[in-house]
Amino acid sequence: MKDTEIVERFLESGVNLHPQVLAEIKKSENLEETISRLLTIVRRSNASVLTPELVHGESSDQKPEKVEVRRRRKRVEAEEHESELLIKRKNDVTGRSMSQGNIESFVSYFSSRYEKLSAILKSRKELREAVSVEHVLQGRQREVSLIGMVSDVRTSRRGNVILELEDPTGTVPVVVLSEEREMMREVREVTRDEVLGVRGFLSNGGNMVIAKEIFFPEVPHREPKRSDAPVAVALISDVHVGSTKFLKEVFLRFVRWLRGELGTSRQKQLAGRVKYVFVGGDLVDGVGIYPEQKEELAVKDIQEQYALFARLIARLPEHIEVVVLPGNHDAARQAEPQPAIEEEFAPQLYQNPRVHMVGNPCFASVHGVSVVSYHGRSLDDMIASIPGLSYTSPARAMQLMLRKRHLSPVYGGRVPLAPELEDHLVLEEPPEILHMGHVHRTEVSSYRGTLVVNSGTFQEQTEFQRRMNIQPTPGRVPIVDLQSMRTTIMRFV
Ligand code: D5M
Ligand code: FE
Ligand code: ZN
Repeated sequence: MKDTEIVERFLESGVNLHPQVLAEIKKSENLEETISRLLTIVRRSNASVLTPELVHGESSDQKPEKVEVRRRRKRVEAEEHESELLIKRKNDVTGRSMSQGNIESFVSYFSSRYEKLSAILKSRKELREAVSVEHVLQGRQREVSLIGMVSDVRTSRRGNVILELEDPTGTVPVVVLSEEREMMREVREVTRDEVLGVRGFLSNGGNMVIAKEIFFPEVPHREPKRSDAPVAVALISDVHVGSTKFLKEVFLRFVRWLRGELGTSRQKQLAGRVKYVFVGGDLVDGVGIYPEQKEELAVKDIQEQYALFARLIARLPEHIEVVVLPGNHDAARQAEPQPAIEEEFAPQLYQNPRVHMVGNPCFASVHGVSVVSYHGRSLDDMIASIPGLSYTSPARAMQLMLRKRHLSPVYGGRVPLAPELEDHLVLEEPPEILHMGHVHRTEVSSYRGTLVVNSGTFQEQTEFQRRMNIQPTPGRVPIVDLQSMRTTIMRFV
């Protein structure tokens, strides 16, 4: 970099460089890093010249106590950086649900699902030659590849698995033979209504396909994008305000930590980076969500529950932006995709300019890092229908959603899906961060470059969960540093 370029970088921020500082910058090993560090110093001070005193005074931690006292509270890193939060409204049905619930809507919904997922599959080289079901059944080719939606999965008496694959031109049975060990393992994770690719050959009769290979839409291996700014996001969900089991003190410790009032100096430094909080649904316990819920409600009015939640959120530091989506306990349409929580139930949240009320799921990006936040109700259906999945490890099920490129693959399970004209639950772009809640267990893992996070809860084990043997992990909050993409689980219990 030329001298003039370096000088100009500082002039852009309204500061002249002292020649000695310029000389020091040129000697540094990592120019960009040094410049951005010094620019931070510049922004914190009112100086018009960046002098060596300013540089060295600021970078040393041993400042005289007196000076420290006279200064304003040192601004935390999250305050130094402008908000870069983008919510992709294209996929949000809030205020513009297109579902009419008639046959045409269902046809449109499923063909959208098929189109989106088959386009992903078709981009794989193994499936480039894929032909239609109609073409397969014409029997002109013995070796075939095809893409279809699974309309049925069953196991034959001999232990073979038969998938009925459907595309706009017809339906064909695809047989996975029981001796194909590898494929049998994969096919066990196949559910109805997902879209798959198959390579195989036509049977002698010409009316079924014997599979040689099956393909999930899958996400490619990627290097995750990172933020240039040293900011972090806190992922929470399932606060359940209003429940007798809501752990208010634990939540308040989370708030006090974010306010810089709690923790070791390293923990405080991390708190100072948190610029965003994503709330993945179940803000409140709601009213009449399950039979006998009254017994477990400390606050029996839903508006009051939201007012309490809003008061907790109002205590977050002012530089934090909060993204709020609904869960199955919230006051929003239950069918997914859910529109945002209704304003009449939570007016205080709508009045808070730092709170963004969005639908479920929410497709967002923060400092260029993409985040998909989804309450995770479909985890119930996945765990119920796929062997090997359990409530203990939701991340495993979340990884499968990435493989299937769909947030709620099973239609007609416990999750009501609204037949929107378009399927908004398809993961069209693999996100950098996949955030869910619902199962009340904090877990973090990574899958092919996507950070997979379940954000746990602030509710103690309920009677229902005790009977179901679901062990929640309250008060453990994953914090993702968007610059390093490292996650820290903070414990507030
Ligand atoms: O869900 C809290 C937990 O309870 C989560 O692990 C799912 C589980 N859950 C909720 N409803 C059911 C049903 N009907 N069957 C099995 N498991 C369930 P929350 O949404 O907070 O109530
Ligand atoms: Fe919940
Ligand atoms: Zn839930």
